[in-house]
Amino acid sequence: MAWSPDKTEVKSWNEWDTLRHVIVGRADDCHIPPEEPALDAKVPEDSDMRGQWGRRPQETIDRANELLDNFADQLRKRDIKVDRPVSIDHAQPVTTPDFHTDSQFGCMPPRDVLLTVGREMLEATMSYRCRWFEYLNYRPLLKQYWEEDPRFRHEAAPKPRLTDADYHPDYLSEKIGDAKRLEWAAEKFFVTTEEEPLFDAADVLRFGKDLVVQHGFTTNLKGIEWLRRHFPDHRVHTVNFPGDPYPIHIDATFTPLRPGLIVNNPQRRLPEDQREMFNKNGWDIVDAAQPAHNTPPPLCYSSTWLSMNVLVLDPKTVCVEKSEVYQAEQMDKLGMEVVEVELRDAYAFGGGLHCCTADVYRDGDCEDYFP
Ligand code: ABU
Repeated sequence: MAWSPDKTEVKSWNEWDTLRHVIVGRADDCHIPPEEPALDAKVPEDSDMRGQWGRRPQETIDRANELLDNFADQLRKRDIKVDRPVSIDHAQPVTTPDFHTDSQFGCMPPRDVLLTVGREMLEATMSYRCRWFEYLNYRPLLKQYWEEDPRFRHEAAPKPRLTDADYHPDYLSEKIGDAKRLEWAAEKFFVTTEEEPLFDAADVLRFGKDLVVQHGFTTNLKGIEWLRRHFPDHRVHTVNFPGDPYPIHIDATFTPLRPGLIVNNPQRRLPEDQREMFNKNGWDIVDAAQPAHNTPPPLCYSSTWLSMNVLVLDPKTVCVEKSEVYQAEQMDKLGMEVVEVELRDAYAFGGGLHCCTADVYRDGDCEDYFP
């Protein structure tokens, strides 16, 4: 039966089929959290964010919300249904029997927390203490989907304890330097240990029957094994990108646009020995265009490679951030219609166009693209 805006249905098997229903995050009450092991390992060593924490300046929250609201309106004008989360109070500290943090993070970006696989939405474990309760921002929506769609499966991965045993102390010194970080990334020695399963949803890409998962700072091997056991009808593939000194989240590194075509960050190329499934099935992996900016915006955790953090609306249409002119030009050459979306001033809140969304419904079924 065709999708109808009047009826809630959760279903999405990949990153490119026609998008009908999506969640767009909110910048309300976003905080720069206090220092903690996994977060510190990600904040670039020369970043303006080191050593400061607290609620983000109100004018930056207002500006990010303006851009997120405009993006939601742009999607609605294309007949895509858009839902928005309900922000919790992120100033509240979190204390569990195992850790304490003085504030939380925000209700951005949803892609980090929610993984939609078919008719299921799975809340990720997360690996930052400040993001332990982030799923609560999305619970009103997930409750509504569960009540309205009898086939919807609302799942939550086991909450991790996040004791100090979850983090390698070697990553906690002030200055490590990129050369050492790259050496460690090549050895697959990341800030998170194998104490317990950890994953962020944004480390997972969906290719129908295949899930491709990045092993890095936010997702460990036990997290990937947990996903493998949780999705027994899928093939779960572990990938890593040794060129990335701060490896979190796959969606500024490896971006599928349609069956047979992936854009890959040229500084974080997929190693040859991990390309077999793509090569054997005739997929092209092309280098992404250079970002238009030399530096991220102020108070931003992410790299300039948010340029390739695009949202695919269907196999011929892609949303690209408005200032990312080189990425837009490349998309055009690759045969995609480009929808320009202004979002750069919201990057600091956790990411780009893919990050700030989470799929609710895309057309299509679970296909095997790598038989
Ligand atoms: N959340 C995506 C960030 C990845 C990057 O900083 O390149």
